Amino acid sequence: MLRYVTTNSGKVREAREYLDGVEQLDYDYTEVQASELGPIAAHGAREAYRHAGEPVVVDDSGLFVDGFDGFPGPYTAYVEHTLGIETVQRLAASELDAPQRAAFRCVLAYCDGDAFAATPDPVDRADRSAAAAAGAEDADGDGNDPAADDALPVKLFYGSVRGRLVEPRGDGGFGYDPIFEHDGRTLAEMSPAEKNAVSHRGRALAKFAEWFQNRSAG
Ligand code: ITT
Ligand code: NA
Repeated sequence: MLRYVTTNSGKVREAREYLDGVEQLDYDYTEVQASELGPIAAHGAREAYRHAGEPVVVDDSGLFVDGFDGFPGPYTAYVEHTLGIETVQRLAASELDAPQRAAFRCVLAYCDGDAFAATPDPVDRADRSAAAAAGAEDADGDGNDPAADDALPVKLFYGSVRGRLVEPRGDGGFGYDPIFEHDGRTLAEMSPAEKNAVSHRGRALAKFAEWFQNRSAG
């Protein structure tokens, strides 16, 4: 049984479109302090796997505002709970020239206690730049040293979507969706399927699901 480790049921709803029978594991893993999402997700996946004893996937996501040097990034959830999304949007509008460009990024970290092939999978250029943006330098791109990787390997999958911050519109989705506009519509104005087709999480899930299904079949 694959467990999607998150306290956020909105993430799980989106994951179900890609992963048959995935179950939410409502487990609040330790979020290590890091400037990028990859090491946070990898650390969380190891901890969640040790806790659950079953295959786990951890989803760490964040909003990176170009004009704020990537802030709030790893602090996106904290900033949502403290300032709120409308304040984030107003701050961006008052401090930055239009359009207030930003990216949403998602890193999925999978751990099942097994080792993966030592050679990293071939990655396309978009993957490589997403991996670099997520702070990946070592073989599996999780920001940990190789000895730790050998002990409990984690495989990472990246997705990102570009857009701009706008006054809130729409009532779908969750989190920052009402203020994140992509291609003329906010993520909250899209149906779940439309959001998945363009979103950071949908892109990461598509890559993970393809790999996971081949792995299960092989
Ligand atoms: P878990 O850590 O338990 O998974 P969380 O919601 O705290 O739940 P993160 O730590 O990854 O998740 O924080 C992500 C932040 O980004 C949080 O404020 C979310 O609401 C927001 N977020 C993540 N995915 C999003 C999406 O698809 N659309 C809008 N906001 C999103
Ligand atoms: Na979190």
